[in-house]
Amino acid sequence: MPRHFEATPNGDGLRIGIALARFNRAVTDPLLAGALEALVHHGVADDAIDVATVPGAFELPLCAQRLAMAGRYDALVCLGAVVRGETPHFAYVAAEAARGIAEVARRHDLPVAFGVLTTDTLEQALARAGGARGNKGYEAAVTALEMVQVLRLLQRC
Ligand code: INI
Repeated sequence: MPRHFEATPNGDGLRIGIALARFNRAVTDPLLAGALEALVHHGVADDAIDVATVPGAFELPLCAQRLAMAGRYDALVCLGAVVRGETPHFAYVAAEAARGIAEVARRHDLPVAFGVLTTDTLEQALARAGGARGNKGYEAAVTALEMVQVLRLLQRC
């Protein structure tokens, strides 16, 4: 009989660090609101959440790395909004944010959720930051909590 490890998101007793990019703040502020709502809804205490704000998504990996190095968090959530412009700048910022965030997670063996929107337009981003397409900040926070719990199950197996 195969064993199946799957967890539900539960934030009881967890400490969560959030790395927030300020660029496209009209999008990232609602992403943060969604993430905070999700964490508190799933049992994370308000004073167990720290938010570090950086200028843009390109800075998120270094910020996440420092939060991970602090050793105080059970998981991290990275929030940002990269919107395509007229130059290739978008691609470099988006790619480095994704690659760097994934690297921090694996290097520190820590759940680090990728709540960075990469869209063609500001409207698409706003739709995913509490608009018609939901809130990716909320979803990223739930993912972080689920990952903490499934990794705990795997540690015990
Ligand atoms: N940063 C973002 O978070 N989103 C963007 O859409 C964006 N664009 O398109 O330029 C952006 N650029 C800034 C970047 O993240 C750095 O802060 C900057 O390059 C300084 O290192």
